[in-house]
Amino acid sequence: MLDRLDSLLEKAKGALEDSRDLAGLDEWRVKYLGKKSELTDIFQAIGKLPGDKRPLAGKRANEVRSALESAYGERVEALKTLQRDAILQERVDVTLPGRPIDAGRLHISTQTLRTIYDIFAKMGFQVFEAPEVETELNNFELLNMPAGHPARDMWDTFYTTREGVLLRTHTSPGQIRAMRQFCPNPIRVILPGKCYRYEQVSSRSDFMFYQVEGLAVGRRITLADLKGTMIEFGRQMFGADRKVRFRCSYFPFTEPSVEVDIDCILCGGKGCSVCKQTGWLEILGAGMVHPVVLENGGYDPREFSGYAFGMGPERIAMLRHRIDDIRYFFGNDLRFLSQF
Ligand code: FA5
Repeated sequence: MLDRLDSLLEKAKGALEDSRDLAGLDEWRVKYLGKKSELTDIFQAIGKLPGDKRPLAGKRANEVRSALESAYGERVEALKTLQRDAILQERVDVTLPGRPIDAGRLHISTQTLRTIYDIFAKMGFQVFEAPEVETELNNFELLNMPAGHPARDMWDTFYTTREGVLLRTHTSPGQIRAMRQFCPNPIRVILPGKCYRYEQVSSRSDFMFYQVEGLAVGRRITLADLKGTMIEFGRQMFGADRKVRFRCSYFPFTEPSVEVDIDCILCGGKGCSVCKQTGWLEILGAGMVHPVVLENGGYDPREFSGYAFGMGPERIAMLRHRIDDIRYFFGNDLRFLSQF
């Protein structure tokens, strides 16, 4: 019986090697492992052997069956791989160049922010991060806008359900945080981040946008320092020939306050639809830090002075790239985003 099993194993393995396709393999399986196979006959014959011969023959028969089953499994896998490779070789031209992977790119706002960081880094400004969810105290009160101050209406605000907590309407509350952290040392920081306004969305105004705030505090800082810094920024951002103009303005946290314009990059100051025939384009608000704000930040206004400015990177990008609607920025349309 044992000899019969050994010769069956050898014969079946040889036949398996000779099977060249999956149909042939199936025939092999029926012949050597099926219900009517020689192996099934042997198992039946073992039952009729004398009791002392049965265990050894049974054990060997089980071993042969497992060996055949695993050899069959391996051969199936090997044949499938061979078949797949043959199909691939026939249908795929492996010498063709691959399709390029679209690696994505930086968002236009991020690109503009980085350009702004680079310009101010060269002038010694560090980036200072402040939170988007702010207290009413930092966003208004400590910026010289106590409750009921009419200037609060300049910023339509998203309030949270928590009393006194809101989404910052501008990056200016970061001024208070920076001053309280660095006081009594001099400061030269820019504060970038998202701001939120409960505003009518239009081609120039979104309800969420970025701002970059700037703050310099020290001894003997004057409006001339602000002017020089803004002129340098305007020229580096928009071109060396740009004219930069200061206009009187009003912000509760700066005194005096100004708005900074550049001559229109489209018409060069002659007047066109982009600059609404004025020849000038507004790029940011700025001013000398109000003594009350300096004091709220921990600085003695008799000893320290400072300037601050705040700009919108989306509006700057709109000017630089002639984008006519701010809603494209966060509309997630790849046809727009992939141009930059
Ligand atoms: C401010 O928010 C002041 N905090 C700026 C400032 C800082 C003045 C420090 C003085 C000293 P304003 O509301 O003008 O000011 O906004 C500043 C800039 O943010 C604007 O020039 C504009 O570029 C951008 N901005 C304002 N509102 C929107 C909006 N809804 N969508 C897109 N950009 C906006």
